[in-house]
Amino acid sequence: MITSFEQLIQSAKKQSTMKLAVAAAQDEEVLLAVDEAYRLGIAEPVLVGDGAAIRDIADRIKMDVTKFEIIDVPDVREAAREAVSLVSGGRAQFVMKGILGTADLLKAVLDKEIGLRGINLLSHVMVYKVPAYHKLIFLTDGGMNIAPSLEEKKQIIENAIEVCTALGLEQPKVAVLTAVEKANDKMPATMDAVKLKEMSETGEFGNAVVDGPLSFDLAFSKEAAKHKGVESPVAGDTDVLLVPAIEVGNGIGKCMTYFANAESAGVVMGAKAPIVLVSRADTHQAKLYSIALGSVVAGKI
Ligand code: COD
Repeated sequence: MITSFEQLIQSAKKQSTMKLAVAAAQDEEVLLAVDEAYRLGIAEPVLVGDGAAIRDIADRIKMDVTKFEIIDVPDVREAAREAVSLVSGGRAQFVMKGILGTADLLKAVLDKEIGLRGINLLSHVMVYKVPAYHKLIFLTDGGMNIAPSLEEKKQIIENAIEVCTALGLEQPKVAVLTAVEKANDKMPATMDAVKLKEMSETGEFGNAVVDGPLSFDLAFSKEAAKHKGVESPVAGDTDVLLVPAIEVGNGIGKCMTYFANAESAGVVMGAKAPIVLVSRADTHQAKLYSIALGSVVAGKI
């Protein structure tokens, strides 16, 4: 079972090197990350984007990009479509967001002609390692689905479980995040939590255990659960945190990064191939972790 990003990198290094289509690669941190991924044998990048800008940046940071295939597509939306087409056409195994908006890449991924959509809902999973917690945290969905329905939440959980399984977790524990631990029909997220827990009890999530409603303190602190008299197999030992809406997930994720010294990686699941979805503000180290995550998941799909 992978419990750190160092182990994730080692795991990615052990499997065969996969081709990574990078959409809008004209960015220093993106180039540093893909160069490192290449050096470690984690991915072989194809750089799609503004060829002149890619070469200028590479010259400035003294990086040899002649070893990489560069496909010159200066417009970022067109670059996203080209990168996605490389994967849907079988020339690359996974795709990565470079220096463009998340929605622009996701629109290309969802495109009916060239996209990577299968029958499943696509959703975003962030993986965090924070010093204050004893294992990796899988946060979903703070990046793609804006206000998921109950059925969509079910699929978002399934996608997160798939990432956990790829990283070797045998029984992922899923907390359905709410503001309170009791069902309250004025708070729809708590009603969904009850239904998701019932689904878990009837075996709909396989080995995974889904519990809720659980507030953040209960999800991550056994003491808080004890104090509030809540008995839960998930409380204090959460792997996956399912959030009710994109703003919640995005906010928690940013708190992890800015206030909790988190290391992180992110991927979109549910498509025919993983989509490495990094934040433009991420360092090349965080981007490298995301590439490793995408590579390990791609190797298991
Ligand atoms: N999974 C599968 N299919 C989907 C999904 C999904 N998550 N979302 C939309 N679709 C399908 C629809 O069924 C439809 O067939 C087609 O895609 C278009 O649907 P729309 O019109 O709702 O899609 P868009 O293009 O307007 O929006 C899709 C986005 C993913 C771009 C949108 O949901 C979005 O902007 N999400 C937030 C992305 C973001 O900005 N994240 C940044 C936070 S860090």
